[in-house]
Amino acid sequence: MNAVTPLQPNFDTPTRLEALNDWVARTAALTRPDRIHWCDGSDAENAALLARMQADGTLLPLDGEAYPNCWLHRSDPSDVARVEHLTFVCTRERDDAGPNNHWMAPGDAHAKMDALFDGCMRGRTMYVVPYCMGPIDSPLARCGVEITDSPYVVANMRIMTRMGAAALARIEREGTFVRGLHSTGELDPDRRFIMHFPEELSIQSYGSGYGGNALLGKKCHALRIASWQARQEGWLAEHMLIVGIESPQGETHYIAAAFPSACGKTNLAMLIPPQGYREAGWKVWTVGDDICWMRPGADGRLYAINPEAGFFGVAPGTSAQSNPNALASIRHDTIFTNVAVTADNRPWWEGLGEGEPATDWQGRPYDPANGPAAHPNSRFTVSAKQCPSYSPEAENPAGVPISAIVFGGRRASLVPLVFEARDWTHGVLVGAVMGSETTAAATGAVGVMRPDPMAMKPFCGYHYGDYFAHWLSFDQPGAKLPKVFHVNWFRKGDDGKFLWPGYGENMRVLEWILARVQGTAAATQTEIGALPSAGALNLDGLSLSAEAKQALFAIDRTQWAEEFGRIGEYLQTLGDRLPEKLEQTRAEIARSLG
Ligand code: SAT
Ligand code: MN
Repeated sequence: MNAVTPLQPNFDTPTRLEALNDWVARTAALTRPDRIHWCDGSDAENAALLARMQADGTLLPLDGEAYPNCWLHRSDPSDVARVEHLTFVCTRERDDAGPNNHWMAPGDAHAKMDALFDGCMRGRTMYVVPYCMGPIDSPLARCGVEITDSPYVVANMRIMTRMGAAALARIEREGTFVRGLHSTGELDPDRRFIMHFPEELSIQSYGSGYGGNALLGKKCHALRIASWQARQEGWLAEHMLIVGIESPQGETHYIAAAFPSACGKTNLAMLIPPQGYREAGWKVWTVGDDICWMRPGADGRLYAINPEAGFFGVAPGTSAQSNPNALASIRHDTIFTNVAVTADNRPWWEGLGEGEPATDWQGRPYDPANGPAAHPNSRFTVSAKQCPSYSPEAENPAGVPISAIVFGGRRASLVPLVFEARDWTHGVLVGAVMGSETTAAATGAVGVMRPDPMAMKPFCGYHYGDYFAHWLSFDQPGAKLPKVFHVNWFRKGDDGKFLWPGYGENMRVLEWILARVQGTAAATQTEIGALPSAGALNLDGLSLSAEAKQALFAIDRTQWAEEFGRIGEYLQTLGDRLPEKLEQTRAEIARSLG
């Protein structure tokens, strides 16, 4: 966007912030929308948008009695997940983006995007969406403005962020904001790019209307750009849920946990403890299900906020068994994307456990020969306030203190149920060498093992070596850092079945983790970390086979020695930006495994 052209005739701005007006005017001059609408986030505005989308078929109303004010959106069948191969980090120096990102020179990326955006909003309305990531009055929160031609994006951003007038007021006070420009373009996969310019604090996304590609406050801002800002400003922007565990004594500890997309973050964040725990007085509080921003507080502890205001959760597998809190949340005022519907027009997906699909996610009469009825990456978008377990502390501008950080992947073999890192450096290594099988959250093959350090492979906005160094830098005198753990809910037996029941039963693992934090649970040291001693993790009422117990609570040293060899090879791919301390720690463990 080079030439500054005069304002459009219909350019009616609610702000005097020159930087914002200037950017909106330049963008309008480039994209040529018919109208410009500044979003204030009001109920009236939302109602008008929803009505317009109903009229043009973008949103289909669901059964108004069972699901009041709920909508179905069907995205283009070629546009159903994040596109990592089309996602770029455009830093001046290629090495700053690192081998973990696709890179393009900023000049080339701008030229490419300017050509795509040129005139792309003709006949459309351009929405200007001011938003705040985090509680509006939190010093940990950060603001952005998304310009988009998708009313679906606007409606989702209103749920997922603090969007509208209050955000604009904060932006005016601060004068700085992340600039996100988005157009659905033609939804042509060959004309689709998600570009990040961390040095300019800007994002440009073209050709997709889906989730993390289009709701720019989410992965693009709150992870890729924010991770870059966080490194400069001394904080952490992480792909983590935040959950509060209240003990029968009334003490609440907060855990931040990193899992790759579609590995159960939402379920863990909304966990309902097993009956025995509930009767004893345990409670679980949801702070966030996807993203966590943390910063050291004056007392040396890490304080975290959830920058989001809603959940963009995976629908398939969500049931009264797996996640009753999610089911309760999505009974009204929810946008469903790419789910199936029943004959009586209710949303349906595989694993829901009730009803039958009549129409699949593409709007065809359901036929099992066409594959699943709901897309495996189908989603619900819902305000966090609708979740029965939503923590009042989630709105605390100071954030919540984090007692434990948990890393976890989807690992069918090798990795035990839970282990504890020796110290912060070892914890960073544990996060750095995480691997996980790929899921439907991104296009491409599913079930392929890949390294996914700290569940940030698709989201870290800079070189992984620098990122690990940044993590290590929090180990300062006076710091009271959380203990670090690794969990694996996905271990399978020889018969291919999961060995651990998961879901609510994961409470047992969280209890052990918190007891370790308080120094009251026994652990057995191994080369890879401390595992629960026999009897230290409550298994009462579970019937685990001897094979399951062996796999879940012991390590195979020979296989781990091989794993640490592979880990070494992976870390070498990060080149000379890899902190020496990490490789030293890896090498020590590898030697001890023999
Ligand atoms: O599409 S999103 O990035 O918003 C969801 C996810 O992959 O976690
Ligand atoms: Mn995610």
